[in-house]
Amino acid sequence: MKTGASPAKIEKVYEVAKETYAKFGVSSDKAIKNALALPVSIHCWQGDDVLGFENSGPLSGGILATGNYPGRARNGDELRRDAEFAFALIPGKKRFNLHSFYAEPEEGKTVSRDRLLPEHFTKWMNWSKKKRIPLDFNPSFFSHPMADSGYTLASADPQIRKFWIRHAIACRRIASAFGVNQGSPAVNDIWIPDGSKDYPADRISPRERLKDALDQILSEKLPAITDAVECKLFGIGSEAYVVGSHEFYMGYAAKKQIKLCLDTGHFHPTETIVDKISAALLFVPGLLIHFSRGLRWDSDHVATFSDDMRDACREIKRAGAFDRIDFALDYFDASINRIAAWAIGARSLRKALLESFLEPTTLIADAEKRGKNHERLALMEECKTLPFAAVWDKLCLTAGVPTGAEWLGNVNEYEQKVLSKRK
Ligand code: RNT
Ligand code: ZN
Repeated sequence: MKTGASPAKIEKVYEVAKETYAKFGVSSDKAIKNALALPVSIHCWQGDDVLGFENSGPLSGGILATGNYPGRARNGDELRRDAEFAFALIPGKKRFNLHSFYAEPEEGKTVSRDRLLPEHFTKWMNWSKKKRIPLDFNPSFFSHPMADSGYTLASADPQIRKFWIRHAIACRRIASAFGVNQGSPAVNDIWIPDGSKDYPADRISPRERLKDALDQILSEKLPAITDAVECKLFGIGSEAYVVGSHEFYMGYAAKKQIKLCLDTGHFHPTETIVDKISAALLFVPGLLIHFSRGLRWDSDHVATFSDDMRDACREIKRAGAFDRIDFALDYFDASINRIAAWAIGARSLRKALLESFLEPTTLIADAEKRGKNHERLALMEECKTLPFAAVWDKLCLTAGVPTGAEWLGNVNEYEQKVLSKRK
């Protein structure tokens, strides 16, 4: 598909756009530079439908990947190869986000999740160093026999609870090893599926147990790690009650001074994270944002350049909080080409970041200060039709990635040459 313009045309159109933005007091050159410099953590699990390498059975824990598009990555080498291919389509700084069940112990061996060590991720760490793509990490509290009851860290069964505490402690050590290896702290995000399909009689005991488990897990001081905790309103099979709710983790993260993870798909369908950002930032050291897309009962559709995503990025810009946010993607769609799914979400997020840098925030805020709220609203409306696409093309050109929808051609070629051979 020939949809991208020639570099010369892109430059020409960009010059005009640049002038337009300058009239609003915005440097589009700077916006491009700023947007490219922010790291976006790409989730490994879109590449294989959140299956991992343990052969531990189907995905569980209230999350679901539906579809069977051919070409799923079946091992570390395939997943790394696919990820590298996707990276070449995505402009800007990237990180790669692993789950614990992407460990690669010796051939044919499996290591129990509570015994995982940094050495089981040697291949990932070497790759990360070679590609200069820092890693982030997640303990995996789902798709496991010890999670079959629907409860992990909040379980009333001490055996189960202790197993998962050991797992989480092991994972923090692995994340810390990543951080030291790559010279940049690895984010370690704790999300547990614990909850109940129907109304529980006792809501407080599981929360007490979760609080106590987290206290134990986080008590070890480790270098080069950023701890985060992720809340959720409901999942499939945990419609009535989720132990790790927003209020629970908001309180916990504030008390412990760790990062709070807001996943855009984890709230009531009409509720967005936008208005939570400035409030949370006053009480926690920072936020991890999982960009996803809630659609009816699913919280994990491929993230797009939606109002939700754009508003969130704009809000962070307005709050001057870029240095306190970790940007990450979190979704899984097994019904479409998985490389394209990565590219769609990551390119969209980079677009939203660029758009936020292009906003004439000072001008709009000044109208507000002067009490001219009609000007504030009018400027916000005008911003929607500024020549954004020209700057986006220039950003792609600068980053050396395909412009327009050209990248679909790359994806098709890879599908024919590589993915279609995986049977
Ligand atoms: C699930 C959470 C969590 C997971 C990943 C796989 O609702 O969003 O972040 O998607 O850990
Ligand atoms: Zn998430």
